[in-house]
Amino acid sequence: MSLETALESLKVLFKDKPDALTVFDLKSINSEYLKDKLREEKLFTSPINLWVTGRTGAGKTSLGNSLLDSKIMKSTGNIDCTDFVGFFKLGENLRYYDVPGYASDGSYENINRVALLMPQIEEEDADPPALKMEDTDTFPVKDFSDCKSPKDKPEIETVNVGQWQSPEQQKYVAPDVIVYVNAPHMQFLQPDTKYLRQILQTWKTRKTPCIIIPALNLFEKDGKSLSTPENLEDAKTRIAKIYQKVCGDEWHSPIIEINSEKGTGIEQLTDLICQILPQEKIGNMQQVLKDDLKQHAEKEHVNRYYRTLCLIAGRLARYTSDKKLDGQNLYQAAASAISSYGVMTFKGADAVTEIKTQLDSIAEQVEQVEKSRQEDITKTENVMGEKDITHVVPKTEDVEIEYEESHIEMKKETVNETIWVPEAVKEERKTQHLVEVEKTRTKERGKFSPARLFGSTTYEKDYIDHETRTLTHDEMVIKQVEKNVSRDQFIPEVVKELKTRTENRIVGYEEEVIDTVQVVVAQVDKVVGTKHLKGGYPVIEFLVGLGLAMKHFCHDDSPDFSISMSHGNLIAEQKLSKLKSKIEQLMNDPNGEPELIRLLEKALVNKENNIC
Ligand SMILES: Nc1nc2c(ncn2[C@@H]2O[C@H](COP(=O)(O)OP(=O)(O)O)[C@@H](O)[C@H]2O)c(=O)[nH]1
Ligand SMILES: [Mg+2]
Repeated sequence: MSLETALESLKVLFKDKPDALTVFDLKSINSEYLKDKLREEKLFTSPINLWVTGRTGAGKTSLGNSLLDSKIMKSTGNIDCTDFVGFFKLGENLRYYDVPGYASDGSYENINRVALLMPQIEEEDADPPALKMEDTDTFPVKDFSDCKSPKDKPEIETVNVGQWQSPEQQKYVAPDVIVYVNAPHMQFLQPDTKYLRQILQTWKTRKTPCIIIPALNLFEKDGKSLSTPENLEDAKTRIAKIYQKVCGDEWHSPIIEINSEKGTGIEQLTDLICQILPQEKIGNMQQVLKDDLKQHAEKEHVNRYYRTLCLIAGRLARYTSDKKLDGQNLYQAAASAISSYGVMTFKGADAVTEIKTQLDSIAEQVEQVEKSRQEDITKTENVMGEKDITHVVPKTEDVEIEYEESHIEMKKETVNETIWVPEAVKEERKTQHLVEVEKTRTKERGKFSPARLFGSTTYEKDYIDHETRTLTHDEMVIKQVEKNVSRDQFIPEVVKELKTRTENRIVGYEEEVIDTVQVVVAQVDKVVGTKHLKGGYPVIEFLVGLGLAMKHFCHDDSPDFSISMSHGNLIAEQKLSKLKSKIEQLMNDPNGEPELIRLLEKALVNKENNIC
């Protein structure tokens, strides 16, 4: 983006303030100052009548409105919208007279002509026909002096031609200065030549001195002049020719360039008025023009520049650093725009090319500022790795094991033993037997036995006795006889045998991998994007510093821009650092922009002594 286009691109962001970034020149400041003075103060010692005339649509009414700083006199743009003589007082002693134009409606034109004491036109073929006004014919005169807004109605007086043109009336209304307004983009045509010649002739021959100042109204649309250089040149040549023809060498007024809508050119106009009018009339206007205006203009010039700077910095710092403007980074575009704005303000548009080579260092600084307004967005990311899933399994081995095995074996053995065997043996056996033997025994009688009474005390009694008799006989008896015998016998015997066998034995435990899975092995912060912060204080400090540097570079004719840049940065820091926290606070307030801009203005624009 070139320096020239940067400013235009930046304007996109200031749609709500269309005039914000227009590069003002001293001329417009002077005009504004003068307009204020003319409106408010008693600059002229005695009343001065300033008349404007010209073709319909040339911008007469607009110029008046611009002086009033209001659209009090209706200027609709319609052809022939003015069918009266209008006037208003500016300050104490200046009266501005507006009239209908020429070259459209002939009857209205005749109001112009009678008001300015010119010969009338009579064109019956015209549509509508131009009717000549008689002395008794009337026209309205509207006084807008007390109107404060377009809604206010002017005081209307109807005057007749004879009355108006009478010396008594002319004493009050006759022009001291007539501004002949011509719009070059409409081309200078025959009616223009005719009218200008007539008005010059009219006032040349009158006793009361009056000067007619030719003014070219340079219409602008969207900041561009509507008239081509050829239009301008043509108008100038033709006007000069007419002046020369009518006035000869008597007086040549310079042709001034104005813009009715903006009111530029007032300074030159006022200056001319002061040169032409007798000293007793102009009073302290001269001083206003020479000293006050110059001083004011210098201050105001810088002040406005600072205000624009505050506006740009205040607004742009509230955007985030990723915003683009015409494809370029916002802060880069802003830096270019401020650079060209500074140069255009202090040196004029032509000087923009001069600065280009000096600006490399700015790009670097902007980059630094941009970087400071960016933060990495990080995301914690898992680092994956493989992990084995194991379980513990016994570890077995084939082991040779020795063991004893016993078994019973039957062993044959010859055993000698004594055995008892039964044997039939004859044996003499004596046996005792009881045998019954009959015996007799004497027994005493019982006392009460009847035999006793007869004298026998005893008696004889038989009885059986048992007597033992031994009998001998042979008897075969079985007797156990000892006998030595040998016999084979099988004895069980435990036989041990050493054996080996292979046994699968657990010899330990080991981990066995049963699966492998992906697991988080670590976490790392990874940059996944960039967070763009609002410009904030750093951007404000940089943009303001750059603006101050531009002024330094242009004013002091510094040979090296980097010296100016250091100067600018230093002053910006001095002026702004104490406001840092307040600035950051306003940055976060959704409605903080106006307050922020005010704050910056307060810091930079010192009303009394505003040149940093
Ligand atoms: N774009 C543009 N329009 C203008 C300019 N000066 C005057 N006009 C317009 O031109 C039209 C005629 O202006 P006006 O003042 O009424 O002309 P008058 O007939 O001489 O009084 C109006 O619509 C004005 O707004 C200018 O510099 N630029
Ligand atoms: Mg008009």
